[in-house]
Amino acid sequence: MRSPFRPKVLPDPRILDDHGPEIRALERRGFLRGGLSLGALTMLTGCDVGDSTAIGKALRAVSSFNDGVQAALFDPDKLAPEYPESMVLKPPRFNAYYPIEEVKPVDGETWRLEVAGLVESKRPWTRSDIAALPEKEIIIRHICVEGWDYIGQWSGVPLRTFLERIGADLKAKYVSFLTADDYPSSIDMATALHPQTLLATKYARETLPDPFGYPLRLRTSTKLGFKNPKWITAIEVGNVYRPGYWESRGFNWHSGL
Ligand SMILES: Nc1nc2c(c(=O)[nH]1)N[C@H]1C(S)=C(S)[C@@H](COP(=O)(O)O)O[C@H]1N2
Ligand SMILES: [Mo]
Repeated sequence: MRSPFRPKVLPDPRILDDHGPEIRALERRGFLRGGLSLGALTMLTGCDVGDSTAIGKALRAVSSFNDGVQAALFDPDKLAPEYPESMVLKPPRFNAYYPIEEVKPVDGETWRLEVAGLVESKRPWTRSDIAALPEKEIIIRHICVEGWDYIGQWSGVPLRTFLERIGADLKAKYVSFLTADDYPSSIDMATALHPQTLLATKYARETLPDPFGYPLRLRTSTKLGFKNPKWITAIEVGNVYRPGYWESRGFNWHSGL
């Protein structure tokens, strides 16, 4: 089968111009262009980055956290804080690059998850194939760069388990995603293999509602909200950097710890 991913992604400079007004509007709403605030970092890591620890000093030393610095700070074994079930927001708070009324539900019966790139098996996956995989639950904080957050309860197969099942090259640099709403996204392999990174199929123990990514979405504990693509249709393992929807519009790719 031909890969649904484009052979090469060239960021189109016109995209930035076309979206100038949109980006300015987001900035007015408090969207933090290009990175993560210290407050958001504190919430993701559970450690007070305003203190005088080494990490606090390192973070304050860099006014804008570039990808290299963020990748170097990432600790593959450090778990993000988890929360009690009583704190879970129901329903979760919606966000996308368009309003909730414009969500086009995905038909779970005909839906297939395509697999591409450096993997042994490119067989597409159905919903029941995915449901047969081991499931894990995490209760974590979701932080959107717009400046809001909530505690969410997500279950699904750990992305690591899925990558192992498809015989992925775990030494590859990136795991990239395509979605039903044309919202490409990609993460580094260390984050993909992190124990709290899931291909989520449930929220609060129920099948994901349509607006939140049914039938399959990514849930990372260490990345900002926009790095968690919903309505995933294809996963690629590879060494070709594919910027995501917001990264093509100037946002920092790493955007997490
Ligand atoms: N496919 C897709 N995934 C997406 C988005 C989107 O527009 N399309 N928005 C992102 C942003 S900015 C956020 S904050 C979260 C919101 O997820 P939620 O609606 O489950 O809270 O989804 C992310 N994943
Ligand atoms: Mo977001």
